[in-house]
Amino acid sequence: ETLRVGIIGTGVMGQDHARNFASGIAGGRLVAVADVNTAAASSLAAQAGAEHVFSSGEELIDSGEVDAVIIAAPDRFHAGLTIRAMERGLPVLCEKPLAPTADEAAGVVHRERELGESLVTVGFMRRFDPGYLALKQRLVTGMDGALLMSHSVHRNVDAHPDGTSSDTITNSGIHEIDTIPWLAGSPIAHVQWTSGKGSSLITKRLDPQFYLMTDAAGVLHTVEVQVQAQYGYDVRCELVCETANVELPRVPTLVEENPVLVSKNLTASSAYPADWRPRFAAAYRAELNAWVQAASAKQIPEGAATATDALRATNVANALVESMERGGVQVAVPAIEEVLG
Ligand code: INS
Repeated sequence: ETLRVGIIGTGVMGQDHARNFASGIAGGRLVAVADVNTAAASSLAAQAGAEHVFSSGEELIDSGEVDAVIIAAPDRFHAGLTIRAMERGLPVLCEKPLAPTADEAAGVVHRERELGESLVTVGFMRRFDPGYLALKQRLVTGMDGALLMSHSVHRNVDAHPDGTSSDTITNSGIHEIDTIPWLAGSPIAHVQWTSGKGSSLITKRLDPQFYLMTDAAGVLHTVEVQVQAQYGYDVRCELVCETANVELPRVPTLVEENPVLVSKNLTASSAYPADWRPRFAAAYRAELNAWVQAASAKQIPEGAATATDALRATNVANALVESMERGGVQVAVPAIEEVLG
């Protein structure tokens, strides 16, 4: 039986998930689209062959026309919509972050526990990226000795125009904040935010930013996030182990549309993607396939981020925001049991 899926939100990610459905996801079909901008919802629905259009996420969730929901609305609506879908017994794939604040994320986890059913998958798609998966598989074998440090770099071409310095942490840095403990197998215990000279090209946020994070095993993780990097979408991760150094290949060689390096006119060149969609296309497809399979059985895909994982990530992100607001002091990450109250 085919899973009837509804998408809430017609921005970049709503469109991207719809495109993936249009190109065929086994066991699932996009049947409904919701957006307050009903013209945008109608046009995406028409493109993707979905028959139902709603002017709010709540109406889509309550309609009885869908078996499962993808939430790709702005971050501040994620937690409320997720709770509503859970209350209707609908499996959810909520785009990251589950919420900008740990309190809101904790609200989702509370409700999930009350309802006694785990139906929430959070779209930390890097967990489905072949490169990150290979890093993790290699670490698990122990063949390179213990992990000693990691260094990550996360660069966007340009930022969401209204974003703040906190949004850089809770919306962009949140990927590293989720991925690093997933790789290292140890939760982040202490964080420290810092920055130096900022770009003159962006006024609303400090950019770039730099995070020092220590996990419970004492491993140091450094993260640079630059949302106004101009030159290309670039995500790097390097693991420093006792007997080897393992890193993701540099981005240009991974771009599906342009997998070659061209040497011509005394110059070597290869294209960078303009945003995350080409870089993580394989991850998004794998995530969606796995989620449709799992959701059909009212489950969460193996290895995907749960609501509790997402609460953990937002909790660390909030500790970084606190460090930033307190002038870069080191902040101990509160235990999530503490946040859950
Ligand atoms: C996007 C998305 C991208 C990330 C961007 C973020 O919402 O999560 O993967 O690179 O910084 O704004």
